[in-house]
Amino acid sequence: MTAINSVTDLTIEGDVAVITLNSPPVNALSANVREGLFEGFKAAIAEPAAKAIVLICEGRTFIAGADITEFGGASKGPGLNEVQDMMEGSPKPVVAAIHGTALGGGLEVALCAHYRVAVPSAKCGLPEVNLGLLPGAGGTQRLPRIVGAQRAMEMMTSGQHVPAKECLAMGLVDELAEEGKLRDAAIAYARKLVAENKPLVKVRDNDTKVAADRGKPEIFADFRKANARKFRGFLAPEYNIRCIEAAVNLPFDEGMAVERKLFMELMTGSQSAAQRYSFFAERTAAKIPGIADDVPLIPVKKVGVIGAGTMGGGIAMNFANAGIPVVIVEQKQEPLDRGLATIRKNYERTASRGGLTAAQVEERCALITGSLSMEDSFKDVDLVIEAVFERMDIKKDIFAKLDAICKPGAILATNTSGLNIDEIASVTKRPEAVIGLHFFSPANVMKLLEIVRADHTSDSVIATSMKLAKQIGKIAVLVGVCPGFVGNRILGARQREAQKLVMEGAMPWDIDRVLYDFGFPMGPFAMSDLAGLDIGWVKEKSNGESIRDVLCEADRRGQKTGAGYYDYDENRNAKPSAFTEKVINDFIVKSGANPRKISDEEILERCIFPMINEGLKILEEGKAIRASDIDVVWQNGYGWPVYRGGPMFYGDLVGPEKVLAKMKEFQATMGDQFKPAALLEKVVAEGKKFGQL
Ligand code: TC6
Repeated sequence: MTAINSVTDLTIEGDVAVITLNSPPVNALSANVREGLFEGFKAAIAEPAAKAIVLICEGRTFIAGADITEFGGASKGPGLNEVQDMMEGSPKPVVAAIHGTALGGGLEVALCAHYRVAVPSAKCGLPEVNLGLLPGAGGTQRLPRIVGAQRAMEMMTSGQHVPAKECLAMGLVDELAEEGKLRDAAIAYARKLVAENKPLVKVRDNDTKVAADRGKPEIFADFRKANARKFRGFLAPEYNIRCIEAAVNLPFDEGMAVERKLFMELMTGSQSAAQRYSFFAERTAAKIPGIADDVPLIPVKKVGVIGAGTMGGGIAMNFANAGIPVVIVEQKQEPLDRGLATIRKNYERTASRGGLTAAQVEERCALITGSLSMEDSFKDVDLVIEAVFERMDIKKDIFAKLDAICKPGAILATNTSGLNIDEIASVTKRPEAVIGLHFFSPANVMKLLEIVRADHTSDSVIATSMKLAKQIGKIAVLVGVCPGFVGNRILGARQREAQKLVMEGAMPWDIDRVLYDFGFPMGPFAMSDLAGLDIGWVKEKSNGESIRDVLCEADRRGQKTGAGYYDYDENRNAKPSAFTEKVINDFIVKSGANPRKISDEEILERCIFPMINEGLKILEEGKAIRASDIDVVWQNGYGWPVYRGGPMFYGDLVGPEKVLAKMKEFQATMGDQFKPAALLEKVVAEGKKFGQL
C-alpha cells in the first residue's frame, strides 16, 4: 500500500489498482481529496502491473459531494475537472465502488468512471438544488445521457437520493455487489472488464438518450408547468432544467459551457448563499453548548400522548413511524375513537398515494393504542406528551397527575405553544423531568420541533429529546421559556404590524400579496381565513370592537364559511372583499385617522424588520442559543422562504445598519413598539453581522 497523501492510499491487488479515499466525515471533495484523487489516478495509470483501477471510499459513505465549507473561498490544488478528465481519459478501465451516498460532486466523479458498482443500500443523487445550485462538474450533461431528460429533471430539481436498485434499472449503476463485500466485488468486476476486453465507456459520448429527447420541447414545458408552484421563487430548479435542455440540444462541450455559466451565476447569488447557510444552520442547531457528549440518555421505548385531537394524533404518528409504540389517552370514548380513526385515515391516504404498503399501515396503526385512563396506561411510559387545550389550569392539573402516575425517570413533556413551562413544572416534584416539545401542525408532516428548556430541565432530558427528535425525522431547535417561545413570539411581532397596517389603509390582500411575493406560502390574512377567524373568538363576548368581531358576527369566519377577510368561490379561490373593505374603512374613520396609500416597500419593512428586532431581543434574553437557530425555526415551522435564509440571515442581506435606521425612523413616527433592541444597536456599533450572534 502506498500513501498518496493524508487521505488517499493506492494498493496494487495483482492486476488491479485500488485507490482508497478516507476523509471523514463524508469524503467531501476538499482540496486534499482532489489532490489525492489526482495523484492517485496518475500513479495508478502509470503503474505497469495495473490493468484496471477501482475507486472506493472508507467510512460511512462514498464521496458525498463537493466540500461545501470551501465554497466561496479561493480554490486550492487541482480542480475537480482535472481529476475527472484524468479518470475519463484513463487508458485503463475505471470502476467506482459506491456505498452510502454518491451525491453531487461525488456522483459527478463516479460518472467519469467507465463503470459503477454499488451495494444495494447505496444511494445516488444530485442534490445541489437544495443548496441553491446545480451540479457544476458535468452532472447536468452526463446524467441526462444515462437516464434521459425527464428523469434527470426529476432527480435534479428534487435532489432525491435514488436507491441503488433503481439506479441499476436506469443504467446509472452497472452492477450490484453484496452488502459488505464491495471492495472484492469491484475488483472482481474490474478483472472481468479486462478479461472480456470491455470498452472504456465515456458517458459524455453516449448520445442515444438525449437524441431521443431532441425536438420535444414539450418535455420541458410540461415539467415546468407541473412544478410551477413548487419552484416558485427559486432560481436553481429553473437553471437545472436549462442545463438539461442544453444537454439535449447542444454538443457535450457546449452544454458544459452553459452549465459553467449558470453554475457561477447561482454560486455567486444570494439564494445559494442562503441555502448553504441553512444546511449548516440545521446541523449547528443540533449542537448544544454546555451539555457533555456523554450525558446519559433515557431510553424511550414507549410514549404516552394526552389528547387525541389533530395535534395529539399527529404527534403519535411520528413515533409510530419510527417504530415506537404510543398510547393516546382521552377523557371520553367518542373523541378517542374519532382520533384513532383519523390517524388510520391519514395512513390510508398515504398508502393510496404509494407512500406506504397496506401491511405498513396495519403495523403503524397497531403501534398506536387508545385508552381512557392515564393511571392504567402511563405507568410504564418513558415519555408523555401533553397536547390538550392551551389553558394553564388544565395543564397544571394534568402534570400533577402525571407526577403521581409516571415512573421515576420518565420525561414529562408539554406541547404548549407558548405557556410558561416553569409554572407547569412547578406542580410536580420532578421539574428536572419537565420539558416543552412544541410540534407544529400538522405534526406528522411539519419538520420543526421547538424543544423548550425550562429552568430545571435536566441535561439528560434535553439531550434525549434532541436525539429523539432526529430519530423521528424532526429538525429540533432548543429554545428557552418566554411567551410564544421563539417562533410564535416573532410571529406576534409580524401579526401586530400587519393589523396596524390595515388600520392605516393597507388592505389585507395588499399585505398578503407583498408577503406572498416575498416568498411566504401565504400572508397573515389568508392564513387567518384558512385557520378560521373564530379561533379564540367567543360569540357571547363579541361586541363589534374589532374587525374580527364584525367579520365573525357576519358569519365570515374564514374559508369554512365561504368568507372571511376574503370572499371565496366554491373552489375556495380567494377574492378581495368589498364587505371587508367597508368594515375596515368604517373602523379607520371611527378612529379619526385618515387612510393613506402605503407602499409595498413599507409593508414589507414594517412586517419584517420588527421580526428581526424581536429575534435580537430573544438573543439578548438568551432564549435562543444563536441567530441561526431562529432562522431554522422560521424556515421549518413558519414557511420563511428557504432561499432567503431566515429573518436573521435576511437582516444581514439587507444590512444591520439599514434595519436599525428604519426601526429608528418608524419609532420616531409611530412610537416605541419600534424601539431598536439594544443588541441591534450593538451589532451596528461594532460593525458585526447578525449571523455572528
Ligand atoms: C456539490 O457537490 C457541488 C458540486 C459542484 C462542483 C464543484 N461538505 O448530514 P450529517 C458534514 S454540492 C462539507 O449530519 P448524515 C456535515 O456538516 C454538495 N461538509 O450526516 C456534518 O458535519 P458536523 C452536494 C459536509 O449521515 C457531517 O458532515 N452534496 C458535507 O445524516 C455529517 O453530516 C450534498 O448536498 C459536504 N458536502 O447524512 C450532500 N456533507 O458533524 C450534503 C456533510 O460537523 N450532505 N457534511 O455537523 C448530506 O446530504 C448528508 O450530510 C449525508 C450524510 C447524506 C451525506
